[in-house]
Amino acid sequence: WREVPAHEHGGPELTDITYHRAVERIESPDGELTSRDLPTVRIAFDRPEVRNAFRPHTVDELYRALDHARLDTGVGVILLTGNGPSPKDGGHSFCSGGDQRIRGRAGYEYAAEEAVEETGSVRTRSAGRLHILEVQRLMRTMGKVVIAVVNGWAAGGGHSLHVVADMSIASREHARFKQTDANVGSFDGGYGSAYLAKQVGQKRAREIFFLAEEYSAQDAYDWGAVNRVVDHARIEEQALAMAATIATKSPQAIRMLKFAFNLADDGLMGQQVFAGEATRLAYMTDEAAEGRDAFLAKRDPDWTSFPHPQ
Ligand code: S0N
Repeated sequence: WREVPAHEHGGPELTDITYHRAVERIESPDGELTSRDLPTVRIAFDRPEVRNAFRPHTVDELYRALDHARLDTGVGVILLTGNGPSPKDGGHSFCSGGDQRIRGRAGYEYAAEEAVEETGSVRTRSAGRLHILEVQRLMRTMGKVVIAVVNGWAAGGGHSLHVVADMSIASREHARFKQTDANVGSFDGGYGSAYLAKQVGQKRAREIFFLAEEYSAQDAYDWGAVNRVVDHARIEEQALAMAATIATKSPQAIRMLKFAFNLADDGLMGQQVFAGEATRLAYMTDEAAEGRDAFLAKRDPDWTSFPHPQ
């Protein structure tokens, strides 16, 4: 891995997450070592002392890193995970959702010091934002594969991020799942619950939310909520191998497939995203070029050389 530096992702130094690009070391016949970027990035929550709970600043950084990966045409797969274990007690975590210590009455508000540090102005009286939902939408609508590498606790809003990811790979020993939203008075009424029900079925999804019991990586696998359960020591290696396999496929096919999988569940928004891609592909044809060229030349378009498909 190589750290993606601030000048590359275009923001200030990251404090709450880490952002790395996979690299391949290449040794030339004369022993010279070089490296080249691979099409996989690793974005990790970096607050292990609070089980990788996210505060607003964490979500801002996560959004920026994800968006940077989205825009980088050399990147095809994003691994989302959590750093750790906790220096306090050795606990492993993927993400434990919203940081409950700074949740205001109107959502997650910036604490005074955070706001000053970030914007130079105090925003403690903001209306609050649940902008983790913006991250969910970005994960859902980017034409790249997001793999949740569930290395430890996935709880509350962290559980929902794993649900939204295209695929999940879980640590046999340390992954633990618990949907705690209703314990703390929050409810992800979007993908976190409704899309979960598509994955595990209505009865099971209601149980996961209503009872908020802990379940294991094997349970998640048995219920169809994760793709693979692997030894903890090999989870990142296995995730990288999945990413490498995806990288052998046509980027356009993967993108279209992701949008096709999303389409029905995402309603008109899903149709819009899928249709947008269809339009982009159509723009690449000579037929579409004829329409554009005719307009620019102020003449009628000549469609005679383009067939009417059966
Ligand atoms: C993850 C759990 C089950 C792990 O238990 P374990 O291993 O026994 O560890 P603990 O001793 O409990 O935790 C270790 C230290 O970490 C702190 N900590 C853990 N989680 C959080 C957290 N989310 N916020 C702040 N601190 C956290 C502990 O306090 C402890 O600290 P010390 O050592 O100082 O005592 C267990 O920790 C757990 O249940 N955590 C809470 C999980 C939770 O309820 N998360 C919030 C759920 N809600 C959301 O995430 C909302 C998401 C959201 O933004 C949203 C999205 C859509 C719609 C609405 C919303 C909305 O905001 O409402």
